[in-house]
Amino acid sequence: MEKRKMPLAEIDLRHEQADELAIMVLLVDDQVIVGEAIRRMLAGEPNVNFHYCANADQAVRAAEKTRPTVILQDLVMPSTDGLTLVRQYRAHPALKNVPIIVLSTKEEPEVKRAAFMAGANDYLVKLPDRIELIARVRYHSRSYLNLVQRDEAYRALRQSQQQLLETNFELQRLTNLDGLTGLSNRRYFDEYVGAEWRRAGREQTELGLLMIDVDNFKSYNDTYGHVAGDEVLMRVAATIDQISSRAGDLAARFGGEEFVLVLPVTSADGVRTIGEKIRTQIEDLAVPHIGSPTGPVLTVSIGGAALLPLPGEPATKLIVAADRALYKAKNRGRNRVLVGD
Ligand code: GH3
Ligand code: MG
Ligand code: MG
Repeated sequence: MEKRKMPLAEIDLRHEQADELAIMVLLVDDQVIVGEAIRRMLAGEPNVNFHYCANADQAVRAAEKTRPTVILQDLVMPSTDGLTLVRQYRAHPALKNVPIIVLSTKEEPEVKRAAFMAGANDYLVKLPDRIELIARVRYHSRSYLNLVQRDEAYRALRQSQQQLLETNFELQRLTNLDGLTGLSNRRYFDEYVGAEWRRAGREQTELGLLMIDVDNFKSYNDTYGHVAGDEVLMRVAATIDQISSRAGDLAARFGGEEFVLVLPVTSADGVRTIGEKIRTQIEDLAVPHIGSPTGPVLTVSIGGAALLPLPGEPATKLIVAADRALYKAKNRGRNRVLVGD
């Protein structure tokens, strides 16, 4: 089987990166003389810090505080068995991956086996040779720091993935909205009315639709300006939105100064009632429109329809019916609601 080789440059780089981070050695040993000997061995080593803890009862707390990259752990201590401490480090959420080198006076296979079983990563007989100790301390610290870096990179990746997901969700929401009024846009209305039409067909319920068009809006723009015209569109949209109160209702900007309101499970009577409510509320806004034949305030004309879809019929049938009713409402003098079929 072919082995994949890592380029040398890459290996060097990884080691360099890990070495740049400071090594922290925590020695837990009740013999002060051992503590001094190890301190001397590590003294002057670049990037190597050292903390000595003589009391077994304070070992875990010392590890929490100093955040070692490697722990040198004595086996035989007065108050606690060294292996018990090894198990405690392993069970600790912040310390569970910290490499542990067990220090023992005994060169016995059974003792070594017990140490590894408890969770130790390495074993040294006291007092170790300086060069060997430093080599092992560096090796274990490096692998630990690499692990930490990998975990952090993974966490950062997960975080940016989450952000991307949220951004996509927001983008999706915005692509469905009309920029001026904040209502759903034409694209989303087409999707929605199609889906509701199919559902009404399946469940054999009536689907209602209102088409609302501002009267003499061209002359409003001409009289008051486009900015004022935009403000009127926002107010009309807000009024329609506020009246479409049921969960399945959908208000959308159909285009220009025309709005639609989808009303699932609503009869022609219901459609007429809601249409009339919208018409009066917009009249009650009392937006001055002096040049309008239906003035002196701004008004809307509304066409409505409520249909029970038959198999094979497209949703456009409902839109055409509401549009035709709107055309009639305009022809009959505007500022009125007409519901056809
Ligand atoms: P009718 O009573 O027959 O509906 O007459 P109308 O003038 O309202 O209808 P028409 O279709 O002739 O004109 C619609 C006007 O709506 C023309 C256009 O300038 C204006 N309009 C469309 N979209 C916008 C918009 O986003 N902002 C503004 N301010 N005006 C818009
Ligand atoms: Mg109009
Ligand atoms: Mg129009």
